[in-house]
Amino acid sequence: MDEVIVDPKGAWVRLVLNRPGARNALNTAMLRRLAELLTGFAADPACRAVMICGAEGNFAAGADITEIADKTSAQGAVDLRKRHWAAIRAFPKPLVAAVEGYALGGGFELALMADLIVLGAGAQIGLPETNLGLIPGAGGGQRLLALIGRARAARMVLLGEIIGAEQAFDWGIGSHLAADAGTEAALICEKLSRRAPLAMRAAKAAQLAYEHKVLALHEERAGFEALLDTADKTEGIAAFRAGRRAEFKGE
Ligand code: CO8
Repeated sequence: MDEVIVDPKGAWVRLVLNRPGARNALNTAMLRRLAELLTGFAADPACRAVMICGAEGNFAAGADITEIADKTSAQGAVDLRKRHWAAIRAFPKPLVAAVEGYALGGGFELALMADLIVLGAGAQIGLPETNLGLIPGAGGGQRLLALIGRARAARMVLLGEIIGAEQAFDWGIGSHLAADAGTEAALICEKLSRRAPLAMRAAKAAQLAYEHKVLALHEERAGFEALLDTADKTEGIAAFRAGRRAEFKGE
């Protein structure tokens, strides 16, 4: 099964995250494939924009918890996933996330790397990593902070609140709110693909430069890596799997 389905639409491409049995959780194979595809489309002049969406009604329910369970801080420090995330965010053309259903943890972090987020009416989004004794590690906490401010970001990161599409749109997380995110995102990609490619690139490059100057992306990643060795992470993941409340000890 292809982890990412490629669906060319003429001047733009739809990429479908395709692990519906795991709510499209982003395992390393999927993240690598996404990075490879975007790197290829970056160099292809025929492609003017890319949409990312998820198969069977969900965007992505996070990084793959099975992979995180046994990962140590030392492994996290040299993890190739960092390169894949960086390649995705560095995609120099307009990237649109069409978010239906769950976009949680690393899944929401992926959506936050898109330039435009289209929220479907039933979208449920959040950064619940702290429920597992972790924090967002791909810059999502920082990007969210920049979008919605400290008070609301604290609700989502420290309390792990998961919010619906309307609230997310009111808070400024989505660029668009639609009955059907895929249909709306397709219209947006059509529009983007007719706009001046060099201007699109220059505008996005300036936004990326702002992010690199202003956001504490390295510090957030370092915090995530440090937590990989903790007993709290082990307990958080065990509790999630057992469907019980975690007993964190700060160890
Ligand atoms: N990873 C792996 N498998 C998952 C994940 C996940 N994130 N989410 C769901 N699944 C699997 C379940 O284990 C289950 O598998 P199985 O059928 O084999 O038991 C299957 O998907 C269906 O899941 P549910 O039965 O739980 O489906 P529901 O519809 O009842 O619930 C939810 C859907 C609400 C999405 C629920 O599955 C859930 O809460 N998932 C976990 C959400 C979460 O905590 N996400 C954060 C993960 S940690 C993370 O993303 C860290 C990011 C760090 C960034 C990277 C740094 C570099």
